[in-house]
Amino acid sequence: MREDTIAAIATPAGAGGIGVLRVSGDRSEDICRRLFRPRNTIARLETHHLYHGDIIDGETGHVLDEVLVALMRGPRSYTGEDVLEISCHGNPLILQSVLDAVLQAGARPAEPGEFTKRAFLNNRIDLAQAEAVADLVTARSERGLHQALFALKGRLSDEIRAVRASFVEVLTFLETSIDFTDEDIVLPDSGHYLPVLREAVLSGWNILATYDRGALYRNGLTVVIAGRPNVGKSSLLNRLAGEKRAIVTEIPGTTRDLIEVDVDMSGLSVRFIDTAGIRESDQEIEREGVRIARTRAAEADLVIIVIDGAEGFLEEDRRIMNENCDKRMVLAVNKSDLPLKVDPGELADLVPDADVIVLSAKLNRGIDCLKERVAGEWGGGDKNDGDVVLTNLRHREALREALESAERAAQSMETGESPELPAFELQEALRSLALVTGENAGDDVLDLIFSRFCIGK
Ligand SMILES: Nc1nc2c(ncn2[C@@H]2O[C@H](COP(=O)(O)OP(=O)(O)OP(=O)(O)O)[C@@H](O)[C@H]2O)c(=O)[nH]1
Ligand SMILES: [Mg+2]
Repeated sequence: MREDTIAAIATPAGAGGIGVLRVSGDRSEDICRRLFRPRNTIARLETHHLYHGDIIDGETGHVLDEVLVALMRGPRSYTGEDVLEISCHGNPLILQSVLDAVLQAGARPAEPGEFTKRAFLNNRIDLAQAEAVADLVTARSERGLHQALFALKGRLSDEIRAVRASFVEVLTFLETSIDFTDEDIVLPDSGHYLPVLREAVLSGWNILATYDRGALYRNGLTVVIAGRPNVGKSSLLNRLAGEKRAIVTEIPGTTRDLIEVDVDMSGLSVRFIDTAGIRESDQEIEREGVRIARTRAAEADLVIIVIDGAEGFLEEDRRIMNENCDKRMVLAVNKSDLPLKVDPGELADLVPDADVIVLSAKLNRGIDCLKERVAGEWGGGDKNDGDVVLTNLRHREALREALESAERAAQSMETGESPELPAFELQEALRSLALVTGENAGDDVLDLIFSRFCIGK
């Protein structure tokens, strides 16, 4: 147990129905006794019970707020230490004055993520779970939330541990064969261990392969709407957003800044970005808009290139397509309420790399079809809902290094090299794997991870 007691406001800044203050450490109960005046006399503060009463200023005795308090004695608490939670009225001034009183009574302000860090240091949760707490708080989509909850429940750690258990099994065999080479005992056949290792490596690669999907769940999908001026990009954005977000006029070059709209599509968050129409311009502001549009398109997961179907597929449209040839692309043929000058079938043959969708932003036609196409970018969604998905970049790097070492170990076992070599590689692999669950993470790694949290978590 750490000897100092920490305190912070756990709810977001601003006014709300209630605001919660959290205290963790040995002095929690003492602080509660000093500052809390229960409505009804109580013989003893029971753990995990909610009490109604007042919080007073320890020095003046003035009532600061009418509150509910709960004391959770360690180790059955979030941090594993004694934890006090005070639910106040959600006025920032009240919360600050109660926090001041708590600090006065012997706590110190918590650093970002310090509650969760203590939970980790007291072995309440492993590192993957601790990071899931941060993911849970910042998840941008329903599925991101779902995955973070999975990780919080330790499902990812369980799968990693299964891989780890196989590595340990094979390593134990290898080390036994190193230690007993000179002695006359019969060792188990290495033929049994190679498949165990190979299978563990394979399931590791399978976990790793879920990262791209995991990143999409966590960060959402970024879709840039690009094209020549006046083709209807902003009109399309407004349709996708379901409200008027971007200015639409018949004047080419209307949009200059990026306009971003987050849309929740079946539990996944999609950010649509409207951009300036791409053309050569002698206007400084428009040129800058075009430059930003190109940069954002280059970073997008998907680019929707809008063309004006009533004008046809022009040389400039082709140039914009070529600029994005390494991206996933959808060609949206807009203004289909007017006579079309392009044949969508011919266009599809002409640009085999992109899907062609015909729509009219004006009449709200074809928008659902486009949305479905965008949703298809996640590889179809629901079927994998029950699986563990890797969502964290740090986990991915650690797991990849572990698997590469393990693969080298398998290779040298196969070619019948002396057991020292694969044993060394497997030790490396175990070290990398431990980085996911935090079994041997150094202080600097921990500080980096927990600094990502907000205060009060
Ligand atoms: N007939 C018809 N007109 C449309 C359609 N979509 C957009 N327009 C018109 O096309 C003109 C340009 O629309 P915007 O949405 O501003 O086009 P934009 O691509 O954002 O233009 P810039 O911002 O200048 O690059 C406006 O007059 C719209 O009313 C459509 O589906 N059919
Ligand atoms: Mg526009």
